[in-house]
Parts: sequence; C-alpha cells; structure tokens
Amino acid sequence: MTRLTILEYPDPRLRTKAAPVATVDAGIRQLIDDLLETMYASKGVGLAATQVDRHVRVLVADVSEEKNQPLAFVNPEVLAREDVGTMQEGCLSVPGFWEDVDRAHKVRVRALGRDGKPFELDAEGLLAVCIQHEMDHLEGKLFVDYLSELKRTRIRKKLEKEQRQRSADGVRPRAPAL
Ligand code: GNR
Ligand code: NI
Repeated sequence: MTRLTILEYPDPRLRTKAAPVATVDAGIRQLIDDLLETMYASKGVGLAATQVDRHVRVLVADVSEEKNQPLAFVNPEVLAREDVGTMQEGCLSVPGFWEDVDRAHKVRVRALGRDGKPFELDAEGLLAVCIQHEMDHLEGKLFVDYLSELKRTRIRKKLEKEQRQRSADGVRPRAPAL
C-alpha cells in the first residue's frame, strides 16, 4: 500500500471529470487500497480518486468510530435522496476550513464493490453526506462551490498563500490535516 499525495484547492486538476471504470481489475483494487491508506493517514472519513490525481470513478469512506469499516464504491450512482439538512463539511483538499452545506441526509446508492459485484446501500447522516461530497469530487466539484463567492475567494487566497510559502520554504507538502 502506498500513501498518495492529496491535491489542494485551487489546483485545476481537482476540476477533472472522472471516467467510469470498465472493469474492477487489480489496478483498481490497488487504487482502492491506496485511497484507504491515504484516507486513514489523513484522518479523513472519505476520499475520492480525483483528489489523488486519478480520474476514474472510485471513492472510499469509513465513518466508523474504530476506523475498521472501510467502504469502496466504483461507478457510484445515487438512486434516491431525502431529508435535506445542513452539515458542517471539511475537505482534505481544502485543509483548515469547515463550512455549512445543505445536502440530503439519506441516500440510496448503487455501486460496484472492491470485488467488482454490484451492491446497494442505504446511507444516513455523515455517511450519506460523505458519499455525496465524494461523488462531487468525481464531477470536479468541491464543497466551496456551494459557498458565497466572497467566502470561496477568501479560502482560495489563504490556501494559495500557504502553498506559496511551503514551496518557497522548500518544505515538502505537509500532511493535510482537517
Ligand atoms: O474527512 C472528511 N470529512 C467530511 C466531513 C463532513 C463532510 C464531508 C467530509 S469528507 C472529508 C474528506 C474529504 O475531503 N473527502 O473528499
Ligand atoms: Ni473532499
């Protein structure tokens, strides 16, 4: 397993639309394992392939307390959504910022698993929100897109400044912390 580098806003690669996976082969299984390792190391509850510059429709999540319930979704689709509500969201690609976003708090999702078999899942609460947040990544969309232009610009400028300082210092990109 390999810990991958997470792209940070406003990196234009985060705007790439991911392509469907044709076959869940060894390469996709490897990507799932690397996404999980990267997500756990970064203390995230989800991670999309887009965030590690792999533009295929794969995402992982684990919202369990013990961090022992990894989930993988290949070619995910939302079949139904209900109970729209507000939740504070963060993103490993937008480190240090948490803002309210309105989304469905219940979703039924269909996807292929790590074994290549189709499954359906009813998700609620944080998992439901997380799956939608990750599916947005696969479309090149970020939670900051739901904020006012003023907030988004403030966030962009602050992250650009941090990124400039990091490269001027010759410092390795820090491990993203939420
Ligand atoms: O770790 C994460 N926490 C989180 C909290 C609320 C809503 C969405 C998320 S996803 C985020 C990890 C991440 O950036 N996934 O793309
Ligand atoms: Ni994110």
